Amino acid sequence: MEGRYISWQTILACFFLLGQFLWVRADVHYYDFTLKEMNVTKLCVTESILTVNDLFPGPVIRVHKGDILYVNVTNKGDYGITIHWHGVKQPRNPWSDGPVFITQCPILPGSYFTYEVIFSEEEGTLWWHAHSDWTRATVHGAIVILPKEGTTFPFPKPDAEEVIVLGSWYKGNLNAEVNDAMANGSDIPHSRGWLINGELGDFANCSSETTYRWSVNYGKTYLLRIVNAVNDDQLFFAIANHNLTIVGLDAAYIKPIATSYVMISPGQTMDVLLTANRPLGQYYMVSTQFLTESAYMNMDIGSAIIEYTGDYNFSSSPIFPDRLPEAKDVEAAMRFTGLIRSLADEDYPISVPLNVTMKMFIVVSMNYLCRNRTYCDDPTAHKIIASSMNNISWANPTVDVLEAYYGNISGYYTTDFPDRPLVMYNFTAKDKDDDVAITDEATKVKVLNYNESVEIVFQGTDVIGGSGVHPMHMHGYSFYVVGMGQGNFNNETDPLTYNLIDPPKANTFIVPKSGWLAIRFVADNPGVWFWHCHFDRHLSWGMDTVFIVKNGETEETSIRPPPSDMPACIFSKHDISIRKWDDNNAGDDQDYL
Ligand SMILES: *[C@@H]1O[C@H](CO)[C@@H](O)[C@H](O)[C@H]1NC(C)=O
Ligand SMILES: *[C@@H]1O[C@H](CO)[C@@H](O)[C@H](O)[C@H]1NC(C)=O
Ligand SMILES: *[C@@H]1O[C@H](CO)[C@@H](O)[C@H](O)[C@H]1NC(C)=O
Ligand SMILES: *[C@@H]1O[C@H](CO)[C@@H](O)[C@H](O)[C@H]1NC(C)=O
Ligand SMILES: *[C@@H]1O[C@H](CO)[C@@H](O)[C@H](O)[C@H]1NC(C)=O
Ligand SMILES: *[C@@H]1O[C@H](CO)[C@@H](O)[C@H](O)[C@H]1NC(C)=O
Ligand SMILES: *[C@@H]1O[C@H](CO)[C@@H](O)[C@H](O)[C@H]1NC(C)=O
Ligand SMILES: *[C@@H]1O[C@H](CO)[C@@H](O)[C@H](O)[C@H]1NC(C)=O
Ligand SMILES: *[C@@H]1O[C@H](CO)[C@@H](O)[C@H](O)[C@H]1NC(C)=O
Ligand SMILES: *[C@@H]1O[C@H](CO)[C@@H](O)[C@H](O)[C@H]1NC(C)=O
Ligand SMILES: *[C@@H]1O[C@H](CO)[C@@H](O)[C@H](O)[C@H]1NC(C)=O
Ligand SMILES: *[C@@H]1O[C@H](CO)[C@@H](O)[C@H](O)[C@H]1NC(C)=O
Ligand SMILES: [Cu+2]
Repeated sequence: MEGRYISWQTILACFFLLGQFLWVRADVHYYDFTLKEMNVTKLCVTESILTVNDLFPGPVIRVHKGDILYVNVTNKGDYGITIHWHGVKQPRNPWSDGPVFITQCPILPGSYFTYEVIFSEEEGTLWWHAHSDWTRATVHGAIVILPKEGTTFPFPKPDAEEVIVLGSWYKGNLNAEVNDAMANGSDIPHSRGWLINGELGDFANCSSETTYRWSVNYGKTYLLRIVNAVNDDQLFFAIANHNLTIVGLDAAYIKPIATSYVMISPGQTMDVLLTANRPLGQYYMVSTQFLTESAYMNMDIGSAIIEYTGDYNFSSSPIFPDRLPEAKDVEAAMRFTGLIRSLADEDYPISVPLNVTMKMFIVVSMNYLCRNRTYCDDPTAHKIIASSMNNISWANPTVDVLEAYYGNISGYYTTDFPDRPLVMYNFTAKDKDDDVAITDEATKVKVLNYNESVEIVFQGTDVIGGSGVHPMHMHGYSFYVVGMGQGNFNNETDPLTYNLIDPPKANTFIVPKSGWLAIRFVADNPGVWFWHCHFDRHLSWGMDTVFIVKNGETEETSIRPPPSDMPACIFSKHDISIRKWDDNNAGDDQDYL
């Protein structure tokens, strides 16, 4: 799990802070990532997967708060890729953010690109992952951000740390299957099992020999750094007979939560304290699906084993958690989620925007796209599954939005993403007019002025019976989660329930099933920033869009100039709108070759 740590050096960085010049130490780290195919055997079948440095999950990156990281990514795989540094704000530096066709074009096979990752406010755990096609299923790893040297955690220093990456396993060639499914309008493949640090564990076929095992010493306290790197599902996670204390979410500290299980969204990371104080023995840690959709249920159990060290005899099989919620236990999931509060004390203050200058109301929905409007009511032949925000189903341009914006190249996107839906309806009602279900593709972005105070209310729907949760993720920003509720958002009564005192600060948070989520942030990071549902199937179907945050008035509040070696956009298709079912779908891996 260790990264190839090539070299490091220390620079003295000069910051202008509170009217004084302060000399602050920031370490600079260099990593090399080489992407190539590797054979692994799971569920009794050997498959080739794309990995970084022959590791699955990929290397762990370790930095201190405020450090700078350079990662030279060399692509020795078969198709183009990009890498995203999930949850890293990257002040003024969208060039290294990574989402394909949003901030860059793919790194083609045989070429390389060096990302510059700038850490600022983040402290705790984040992760990195591929952000092109569904490649992140196997191309991902944790980022550990320690407190700055000379400072410490807001809790007693743990005796040791352990990274736990939760993943999902797919059979066959996932990108190819997703492309086929998108083209023919059918459902996208579902995971065949849950991974803990790259292993399915004892409850999957042909897997118990390689189950991930972790030794603990009695009496010690460990900091677990948990990453949900699953492509498409929420998870419950628990450890048999051990309570967990959650102290961080998405690299921001929270008020400690003592609990016997967690619910974690894909994209989220949690810092969790575990004290090894139970009788010497072996205990399972497990991950299972938390499902809110009516569709496919995956009953698999991902597992790893915690083994106490010492001289004891343990004859039975490891102990299994007895407090794990059922797959459809919405109440258990929301109860846990509702407990999360920012630390919000003197040492870790928060600054929730109170004077909102930009209000957006965004309906996030499942929909249909019509191949041929006239025949759209034909139940099978002419429509495919899609998803949308404010009735726009995102289509990737073939020149990335950042390059088009920075270079004033017109024709790749428009700036008319709507602040509110054009049609209001009973979003959570079961039976609706057929026309409500139909959406259209476009590449529409929202432009924000520098330093604007933004509030977004996300409203879920039950259109086409597709109600479920949506873990919304924002690039370039963490946001405060000020409110959450069931049913249709009421713009008079619901704002009265907002938590403006200690709301959690996150980069990914769920919109409840047939409910709403209210978030706030200050647009103080100029650039081009993607925001989207972190379920890859909803992302591929179009539940995504972009903020262009304009420059402020000074250089320090403006986007940085681009690196000289951005991967070129060589794609010949120039339709602004790339139809999902056509063979000119920019999300198609053939296009990256
Ligand atoms: C994976 O296994 C296949 C079949 O045995 C083999 O042809 C291929 O070279 C292997 N790939 C790698 C990267 O080892
Ligand atoms: C990145 O790696 C490639 C080899 O894959 C090498 O040729 C190139 O010089 C490296 N770039 C930097 C900036 O180190
Ligand atoms: C659509 O593609 C999926 C994935 O390849 C395949 O399983 C399914 O059979 C295809 N359906 C049709 C109607 O072609
Ligand atoms: C294991 O394989 C058997 C035989 O193919 C199958 O019936 C069973 O469902 C599999 N179990 C799991 C957990 O995948
Ligand atoms: C875990 O917490 C629950 C409820 O908070 C409590 O009932 C239980 O005794 C605790 N278990 C352990 C092992 O501390
Ligand atoms: C474990 O079992 C072995 C064999 O039964 C015995 O010799 C040994 O003393 C036991 N150890 C402990 C710590 O109970
Ligand atoms: C809120 O912002 C508006 C627009 O910038 C400004 O006119 C107003 O004075 C502000 N109100 C408060 C209470 O700060
Ligand atoms: C829609 O389908 C009908 C019947 O196949 C065809 O006549 C018509 O030209 C199509 N319309 C468009 C815009 O493709
Ligand atoms: C884009 O347009 C802006 C404003 O007109 C100008 O300042 C900037 O230099 C232009 N950038 C490029 C790359 O042409
Ligand atoms: C909206 O639909 C929900 C679910 O069917 C229903 O309970 C509610 O009464 C409806 N609201 C209005 C204003 O019609
Ligand atoms: C969404 O857009 C489609 C296509 O323009 C239109 O048919 C449909 O009525 C719109 N739905 C809503 C709810 O605005
Ligand atoms: C509140 O919602 C009502 C009903 O949807 C709408 O007419 C009104 O414009 C909204 N008010 C604000 C301030 O958004
Ligand atoms: Cu979603």
